[in-house]
Amino acid sequence: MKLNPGHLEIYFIMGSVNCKKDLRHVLEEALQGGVTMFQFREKGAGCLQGEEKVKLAKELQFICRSFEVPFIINDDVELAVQINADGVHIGQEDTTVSEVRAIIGAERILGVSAHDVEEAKSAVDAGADYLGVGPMYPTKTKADTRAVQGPNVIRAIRHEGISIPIVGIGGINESNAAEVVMAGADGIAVISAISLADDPKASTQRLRKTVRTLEGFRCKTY
Ligand code: TZP
Ligand code: MG
Repeated sequence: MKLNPGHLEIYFIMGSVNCKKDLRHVLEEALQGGVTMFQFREKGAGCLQGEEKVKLAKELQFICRSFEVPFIINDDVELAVQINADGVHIGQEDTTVSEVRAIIGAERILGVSAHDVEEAKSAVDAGADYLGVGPMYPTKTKADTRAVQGPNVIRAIRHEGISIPIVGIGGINESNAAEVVMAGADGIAVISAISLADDPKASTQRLRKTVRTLEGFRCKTY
């Protein structure tokens, strides 16, 4: 699937440890609310392994397909190829960007986490399709994050002329999403703002409205 910047408006990320309800239902409600891309990130204490992980991945992929929303897998390149996912997201600690590109081919989406301008530049040079930049704000969802960067790091990346799609990630919610988009992000990547919401559909709708309203006002210096 070919990535377009609109896919990054509301990038929802979730694994089985990130929600209290059945995550298939949470995903469906989020998609009904307007999620534009989904990442299966099965990590953390108590996460599923082996066949159970594969089964869940296929179920979530099926749900995403019915909404024509790209289904991305975090880190697990082998699983992505096995089930024919739309793409893969990798961090700086994972296999190199060019190695992953060689395995998944040109047709699949490749996202890379970047924490500063240098990492962003090298990810782009190595063939990333989009960047996940953060953590924007403190988050309880991921324990081993780098230092909080704030939205200004996105502004700095845009000032360097990097024009590929970017999402901010980390601690983003309805009250700070606007700052992230204004700094130059095409959208926001969130876990708990949707996965733990009382009403995932309504939360997604509000986040999407914020992102869309600000579209014309984004920092675009490239
Ligand atoms: N990478 C950087 S912060 C983060 C990841 C996966 C966690 C984001 O979760 P939340 O709940 O949206 O803060
Ligand atoms: Mg990783």
